[in-house]
Amino acid sequence: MASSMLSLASASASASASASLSLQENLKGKVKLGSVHFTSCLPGKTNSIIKANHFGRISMSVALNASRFEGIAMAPPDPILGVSEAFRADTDEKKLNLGVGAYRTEELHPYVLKVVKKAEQLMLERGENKEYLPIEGLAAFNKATAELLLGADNPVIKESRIATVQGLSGTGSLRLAAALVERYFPGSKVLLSSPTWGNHKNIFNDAGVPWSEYRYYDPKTVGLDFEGMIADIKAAPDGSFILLHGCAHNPTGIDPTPEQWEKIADVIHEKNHIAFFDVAYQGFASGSLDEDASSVRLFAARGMELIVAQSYSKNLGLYAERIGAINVVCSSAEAASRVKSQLKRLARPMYSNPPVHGARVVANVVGDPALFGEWKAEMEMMAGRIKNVRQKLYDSLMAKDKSGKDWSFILKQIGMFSFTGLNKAQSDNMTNKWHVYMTKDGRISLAGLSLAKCEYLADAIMDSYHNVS
Ligand code: KET
Repeated sequence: MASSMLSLASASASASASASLSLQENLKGKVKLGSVHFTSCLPGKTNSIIKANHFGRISMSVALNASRFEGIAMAPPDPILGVSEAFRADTDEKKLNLGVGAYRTEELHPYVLKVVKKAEQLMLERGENKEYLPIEGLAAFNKATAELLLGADNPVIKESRIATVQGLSGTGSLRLAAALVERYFPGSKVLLSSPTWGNHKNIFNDAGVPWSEYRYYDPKTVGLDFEGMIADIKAAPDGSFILLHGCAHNPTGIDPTPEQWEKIADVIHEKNHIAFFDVAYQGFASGSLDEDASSVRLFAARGMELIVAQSYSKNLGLYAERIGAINVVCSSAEAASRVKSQLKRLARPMYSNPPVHGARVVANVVGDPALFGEWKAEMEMMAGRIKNVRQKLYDSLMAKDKSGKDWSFILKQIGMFSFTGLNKAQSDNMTNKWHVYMTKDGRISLAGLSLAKCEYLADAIMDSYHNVS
C-alpha cells in the first residue's frame, strides 16, 4: 500500500514535468515516465487514471471510483474539544462555552498572562536560537519544573532521584509515561478514577496499557466515595499503577482531604502499587503552588516511587505551547538515570525532541524571583475570579430555586470545574435550548463563566434540572 501510494505521487510529479507522454501510454497499467518506471497505483483500476492537456501543459489527475480509505469510518467528535467546535458554529449571541477548561477574563476573552508577555519580551531581546533541544528538553526547564513540583529543597532532587523529561504538555507527558509502563511493566494495569478526565482512557488504550476503574464519585453525597476508592485500590493486583489527580480532580472538583491522602498512600504502599499523578492544575485549586503539590510531596516524603505528569496549559495559560513534563521519582539516582535514558529512547521515534518556546517561558518565569512572584499573584487572581463566579452561581441558584434542592455542592467543589450532576439529556437541553456548551457528563468550566452570566446560567440549570428528566 505504502509503495503504491508513493508511485502515485511520483506519477503526478513526473507527469506534469513530461510533456511528451501520450494519453494511450498513460492508460496502460505500466507507464514509463522519463527515467521513472512505475506501476499504476490502483491495480485493476487503470481506467481511472485520466490525463488532461491544458494549454500545452500536461497534468494528471486521478479520479477514484472507490477510495482506498473507504474502510475508515467517521470518528466521533472529541467529547471535550468537540464542544468548542460546536460552540464556534453557534450564531446565537447568548452562547456560552463552558466546555473546555480554559481560563477566560470577566469579558470572556482568552487571557495571556502578563508575566508570560514579560518573559517573551526578554526572550525576544536575547534573540535565542531555534536549534533542536536535546531529547529530554530544555535543562533549565526540567530543573525548574521538578523544583516547582517537589520544592527545591526536596531530598528527591538533592539526591538526583528524579528523572525529568520535558513533554508535549500534560497529554504528551502522560502518553510518554504510558509508553514506559507498557514497555517495562507489560500486563500491569492502570487504575483510573470513576469518573476521570475523558482523555485518560484514550491515552492508555492507545499505549496498549490495560486499565480499570476505582470508585471515586458518589452521586448520593455528591462527594468522594472514599471507602469505595480504598477498597478498589486494595483489590487491584499488586504492583498496579494508580492514577491520581494531584489536585482539582477533573471532572468532579472533589479532592481527598490531607488525612485521606495519607490513607491512600498507605494502601498504595501496602499493595506495592505505584502512584501515577496527573498534575494539570497546580496553583489552580487553592491559588497556591505549594499547597496544590502537597499530595505529590506527601508520597515523595514517604520515599515512595512515583510517576508525575505536569502541565503548564492552565496555570501559565500556555495551552497552545504544549509544555509539560514527565517526572519519575525513583529510589536511587542510578535508577533515575536509567529511567531517563529509556524515556528519551521512547520519545525519539515519537516526536524526536520537544518544542522550545514554552519551555523557555516556564524557565524564565520560575527561575526569576520577581517574575515568579508576579506569576503567583496572577494565578491567585485567576483562581480568585473562578471562586467568585462559583459563589455567584450558587447564590443565583439558591435565590431562584424554591424547590429546596441543596446546591451547596457547587461551593464544596474546587478548581476550574463544577460537576453539576446534570445527566446527558439535561446537558443536551443546556446546549440546545440555552446555548450553554458543556460536556455531556454534566461538567461545566467555571473558568469560562463571568459574573454577568451567572443568572442566565442559573436559569438554564434550573430549567434543565427540573423540566428535563
Ligand atoms: N490532565 C487533566 C486532568 C486535564 O484535565 C487535562 C486537560 C490534561 C491532563 C491535559 O492538558 P494539556 O493541555 O495536554 O496539558 N484538560 C482540559 C483540556 C482537554 O481536554 O484537553 C479539559 O478537561 O477541558
